[in-house]
Amino acid sequence: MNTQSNPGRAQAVAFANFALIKYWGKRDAQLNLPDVGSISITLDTLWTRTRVELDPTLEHDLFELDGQAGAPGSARVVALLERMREIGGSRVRAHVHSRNNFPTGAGLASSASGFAALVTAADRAYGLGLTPTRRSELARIGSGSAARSIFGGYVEMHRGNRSDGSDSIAEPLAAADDWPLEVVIAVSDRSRKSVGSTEGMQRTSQTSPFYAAWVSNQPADLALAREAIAARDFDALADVSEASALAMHGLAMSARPGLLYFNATTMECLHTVRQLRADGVPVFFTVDAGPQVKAICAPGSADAVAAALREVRGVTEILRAGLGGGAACLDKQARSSA
Ligand code: 2P0
Repeated sequence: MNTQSNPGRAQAVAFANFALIKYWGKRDAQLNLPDVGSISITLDTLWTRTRVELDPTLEHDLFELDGQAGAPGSARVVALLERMREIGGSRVRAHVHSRNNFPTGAGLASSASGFAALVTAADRAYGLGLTPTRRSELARIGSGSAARSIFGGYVEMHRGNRSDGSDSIAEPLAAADDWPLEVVIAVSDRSRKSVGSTEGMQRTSQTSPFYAAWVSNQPADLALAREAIAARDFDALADVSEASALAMHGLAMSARPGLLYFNATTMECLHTVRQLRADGVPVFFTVDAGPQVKAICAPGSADAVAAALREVRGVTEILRAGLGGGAACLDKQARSSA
């Protein structure tokens, strides 16, 4: 259903993404401009569905996440809607209902799918007709990683240089079908992380003696990952991705006080993945701002990887995903079953 036939109401879905070359640190905290570019894969099973309904009687935006009003992140949601109203010349507030099918704030990229879905639904509800690139720029204001979830498959987020953020946007590198890697997620703690990414990045950039080295090394890792994806070179992508994840965590650990997102099970899983790879199973790991380990598998190896990770002490749950598409509005039929 389009804007003309149902103005003021829209629902969108967006999928979580995991960075292989990590984003950690901002050059502008207000606009959420990254200090480094990043490269990610968008998944096909971890999603946020968001419904935006304009309501002229509202004095404030209302945000509900998983049935809970005033959820963490409300201020960012309102700031983003304000921005979109400015673009559209509207003053009408909105009800926002959002639902995640996976744990929120546990290092599984819920803010990425969340803000990508919000921008996509609000774009339709306010009748803005924004391009994906423009939605990527706006999603970034909600959460840096959300800029990437506007697109499917393999995605690069650019650091950009402009102070207004117009070049801090994501763009697709390759489609999901071009190289259908699979993802096995070993969950060991579903609770919300104690230090959120925003605060963690700020502490790191302000206190780590190694922050400048992290920033200056990033272009080389981005180039290696770009080349590996273009050549479908799994071993090359594995090497640079593991290096980026470990460098990000080493950097975060070097903040003062140090940030420790790993638990004992995280470490066990990393060794398990390394052992699998040494035994000839094409798999590598990445870890974000939480203890869950994401094992990235070449097509056909995910069953063996899932079986091995399930045996690791402390793993409470295994999630599986393939690579998926970009954020999109849902039609009327999909909305009624959502
Ligand atoms: C990433 N992470 O590239 C990195 C790696 C977590 C570890 O982007 O402050 O929620 O909202 O821009 O995007 C998670 O941080 O942070 C993240 P903000 P965001 O995926």
